[in-house]
Amino acid sequence: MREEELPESLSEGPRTGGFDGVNPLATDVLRRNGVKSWTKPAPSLYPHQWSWDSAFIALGLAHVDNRRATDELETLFTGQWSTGKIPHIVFNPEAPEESYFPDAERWNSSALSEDAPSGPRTSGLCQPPVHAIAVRRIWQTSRGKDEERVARARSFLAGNYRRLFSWHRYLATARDPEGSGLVTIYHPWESGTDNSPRWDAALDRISIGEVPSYPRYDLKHVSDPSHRPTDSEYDRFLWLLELLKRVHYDEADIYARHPFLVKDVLFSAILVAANEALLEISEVLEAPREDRELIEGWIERGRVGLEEQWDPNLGLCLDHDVLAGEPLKVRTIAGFAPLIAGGLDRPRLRDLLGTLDSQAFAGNPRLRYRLPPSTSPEEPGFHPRSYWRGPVWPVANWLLWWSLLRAGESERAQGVRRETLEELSEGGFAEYFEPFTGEALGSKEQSWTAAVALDMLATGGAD
Ligand code: 2M8
Repeated sequence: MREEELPESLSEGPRTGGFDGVNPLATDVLRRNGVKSWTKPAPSLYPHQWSWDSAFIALGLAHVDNRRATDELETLFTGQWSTGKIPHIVFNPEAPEESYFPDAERWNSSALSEDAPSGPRTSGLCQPPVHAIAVRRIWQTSRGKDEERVARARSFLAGNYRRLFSWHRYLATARDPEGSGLVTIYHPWESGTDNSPRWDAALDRISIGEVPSYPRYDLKHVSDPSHRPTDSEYDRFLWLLELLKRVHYDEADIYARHPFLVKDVLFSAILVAANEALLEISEVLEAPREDRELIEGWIERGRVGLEEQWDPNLGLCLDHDVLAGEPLKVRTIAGFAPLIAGGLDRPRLRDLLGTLDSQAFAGNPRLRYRLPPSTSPEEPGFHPRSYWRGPVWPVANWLLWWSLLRAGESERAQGVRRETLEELSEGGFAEYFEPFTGEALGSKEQSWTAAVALDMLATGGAD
């Protein structure tokens, strides 16, 4: 598909429910960031295809152009490794030089690992598995449409079910050899919340060796370097990457000697929710009973694992540092993981809603909108402008909104939806927002921000 053909294809508008201006603008952002069969996360800061961005993008596109939504995911899946891993970046061979680092050369995945695909070049890490949730949305939005569209959606489900299944199996096995129900990440980039203070203690323990020199192209694309991770954070990110390369991205070797092994509760919770979506997909496709039993087992184990990470004093769930054998006590939005995983009993739901409403999060009186900052303003590691250290992220609001809906908390969910859409109406489709002023930060045309707005607009109060 040629780029100039895209505008016509983004044609079926969703219901807007009071935010009429948002929908066409959000659609425009996705159109402008569209490249052939996939979408850049941002026009210049992120010129490649990112894994969980694409899943959110497909979720939004499902409401305006179902075919583009399926193309988005199918393009991403071409980067899947033989282990089942969906890499966190599929590199765009046409990206301008000196636009993003680390680039495909630096990862060197296909030369180092025979598990990497031979076609597209990819990174060696992964990101939270939102994909099955997006695939289910594509199926949901085809319902009640013409026969051809339903048939197309069903064949998309059938064509991608095995890929999703092997992706989830990889996470449940290679990334959880302990059978704890929790996913181990090897790098903060895998969490998607890169420089969050969640990782400070685990990163501080690592002694950094010789890191080959590297450029900070990312700083060229933002108005102020304080919005992005610092050089010392980048040194650690790049050092961990060198260590992964030394063991050729081999899972067993990584587990045996890598200095950053952390059970990530947000990642694990998204996997539980994605497994629920996969279960539904497997039912539509009448997949073998053994598959369904396995998926049900992963859901159950995931919820038990999360419950074990509950901290009653903080009223949140905590990540776990595997090597130090201790929880990482930092209050961030990741602590709401059990809400995202779902299936909570009333007392635990009440605890989480209490924390959400408290001054530590959405009840903080200084907030411009009643939306939880990525890190609690009461944390010493909080920074209102620095990336995942404090700003409000619309994509995190989406996770919360959707989880509240699934928990039957529709009034609260409506509040998160309304405040998010108001923030976007005022500040545009930025990557993140200063929590006390609402100032737009980072990339100003972030695809997943536009995509979650489309999903919120179209879905209204229903899951
Ligand atoms: C950010 O991460 C990349 C590295 O993967 C970066 O900072 O260069 C994160 O916000 C991540 O969650 C997101 O997927 C990516 C692209 O939007 O940007």
